[in-house]
Amino acid sequence: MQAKELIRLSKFLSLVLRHRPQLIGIILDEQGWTDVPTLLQKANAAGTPLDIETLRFVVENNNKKRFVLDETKGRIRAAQGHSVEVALGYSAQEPPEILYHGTAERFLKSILESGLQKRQRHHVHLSRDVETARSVGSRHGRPVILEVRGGAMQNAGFQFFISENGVWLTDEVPAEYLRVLSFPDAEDALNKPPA
Ligand code: HQG
Repeated sequence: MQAKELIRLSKFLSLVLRHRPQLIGIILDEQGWTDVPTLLQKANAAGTPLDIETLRFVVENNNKKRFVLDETKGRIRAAQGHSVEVALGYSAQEPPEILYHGTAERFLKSILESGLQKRQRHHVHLSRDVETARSVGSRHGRPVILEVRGGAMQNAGFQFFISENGVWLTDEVPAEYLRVLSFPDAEDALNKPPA
């Protein structure tokens, strides 16, 4: 399969497994799972040709392992990133001392005022490494990396979860646990004179 086709099918699966299952008439259960044969049938009927081999190839080769098949391989779900109501069932985990979040420069002022909010999604998404945060931030504009004091948050009673594909999730990050990392123009973005 060509890289372009893999991306196209991944985007289709993200759309129906995270955000708009009704677009092709599939139903996600409480934990976000849906029946594979039905998904294939509905995808085909809605004009996205998809067979079981192709689906398994996409699950296996998606760059962030966004989709997961259950043990029977009869059901599939997105590992994280939903906007539809789901309870993914992850149990709370001890987070790394420091986690990262990538955002766009234009959101910085608001984030440092009100903290990281989950917005349309179920959780705030954090990563263990800076590079992932940078690429997530780049999706929204000029990227800015924020350091999140995961250890301190846990000590204060905040809960953290890790998705099947290694994304760290939490409900919110109050501004006091954030620090702007390696961003030379941060002062400009905040409209403040440098100290
Ligand atoms: C920002 C991708 C202003 C937040 C990635 C982000 C991730 C605020 C945007 C996953 C704010 C929401 C999630 C505040 C947060 N004021 N802006 N108080 N609080 N924001 O797309 O984290 O590739 O919902 O910084 O890998 O960018 O799709 O979240 O910029 O794991 O698998 O509001 O999506 O996964 O944007 O991305 P999003 P995100 P996939």
